[in-house]
Amino acid sequence: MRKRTIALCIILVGILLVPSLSTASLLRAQKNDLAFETVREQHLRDIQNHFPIIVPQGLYHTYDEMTILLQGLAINHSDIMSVVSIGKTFEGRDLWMVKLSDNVNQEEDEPDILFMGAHHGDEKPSYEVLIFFIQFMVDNYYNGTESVREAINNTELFIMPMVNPDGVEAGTRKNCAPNHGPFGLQKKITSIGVDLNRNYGYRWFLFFLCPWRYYKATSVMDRTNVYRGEYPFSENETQAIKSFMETHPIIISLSYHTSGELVLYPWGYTKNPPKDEEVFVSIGENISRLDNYTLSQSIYLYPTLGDDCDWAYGEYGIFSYTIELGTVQATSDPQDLLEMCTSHVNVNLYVCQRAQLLQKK
Ligand code: 0X9
Ligand code: CA
Ligand code: ZN
Repeated sequence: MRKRTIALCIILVGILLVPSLSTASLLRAQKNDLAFETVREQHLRDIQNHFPIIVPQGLYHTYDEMTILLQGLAINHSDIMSVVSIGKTFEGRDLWMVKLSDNVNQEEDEPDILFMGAHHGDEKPSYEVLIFFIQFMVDNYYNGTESVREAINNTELFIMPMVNPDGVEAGTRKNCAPNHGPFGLQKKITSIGVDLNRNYGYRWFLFFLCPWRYYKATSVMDRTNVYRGEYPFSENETQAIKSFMETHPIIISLSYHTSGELVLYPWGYTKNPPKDEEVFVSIGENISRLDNYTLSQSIYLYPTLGDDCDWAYGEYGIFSYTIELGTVQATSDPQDLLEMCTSHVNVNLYVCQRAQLLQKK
């Protein structure tokens, strides 16, 4: 009987103690709360420690997997790689811009090159080739691979694997911002998404001058897959790229898409050849030798109004190319994807060499 009373007492005290203990430890933790900087450092260390086990679950990285991978790589290779957010999408995702260069935190007098992927969220290989490229570059810098060292030491590579992360996560071509009718005049939401590759500002208004010529190149109807948005650069993503371009003297840009095995150069809005056609063709022919794709002025695929290449060339004189990877929108064959990734490492490295010659001119 006494034993039972003692046991009951112990259990009772135990029950009373448990919450008070946990409250006490909570209080202690709060008192010793870490300074923000320390939390940040700890968070970064966590990423670093977990980094080796972060590999994509599927064939393609998700946005979150890519984010963690890029941050981990930038921490592990902070002398040659940085990653910053140049804006946020409608759904709040950061738009990551990677920089690869020696003295990465300084802006040196070296040619700037821009690589972009996934303007269209349903063209997954277009960001995967760039994630692969980043990884390849940092993995091969220290072991002395000459072309890699040469590119990182003598150029500034800017790489934005996912221009449209909301679209990537939703599996859609367009972004995920709400539309309010063709010119944004309606109160209610009428549809979702703008085709970012129709939202750049070069000759954007031509549509209103000759709609019969451009009715296939773009669309004012917000429900269509090539909806251009309410006005030029109306979207967070294109706005972020515009601000970036205004502050970085890019010489060559490559914008990856799928599909068609094509290397395309401006113009997309007219059959007139670009003023620098000779240079476009000479660089383009070398790219197509490396990936075995067909080189063409982009309008011969079909006309577009408001794509990034016309704007980059028209506004800044950048040697801008669209590369249409593969034969299908998103291959499910790992071998096929790997082949795209490796051949375009070579394309990207070639472009770095060529940019140095352009700057010396
Ligand atoms: O339509 C586009 O934005 C690009 N093709 S895709 O199938 N990936 O959607 C092509 C843009 C290049 N410009 C022209 N073809 N004019
Ligand atoms: Ca540098
Ligand atoms: Zn595309």
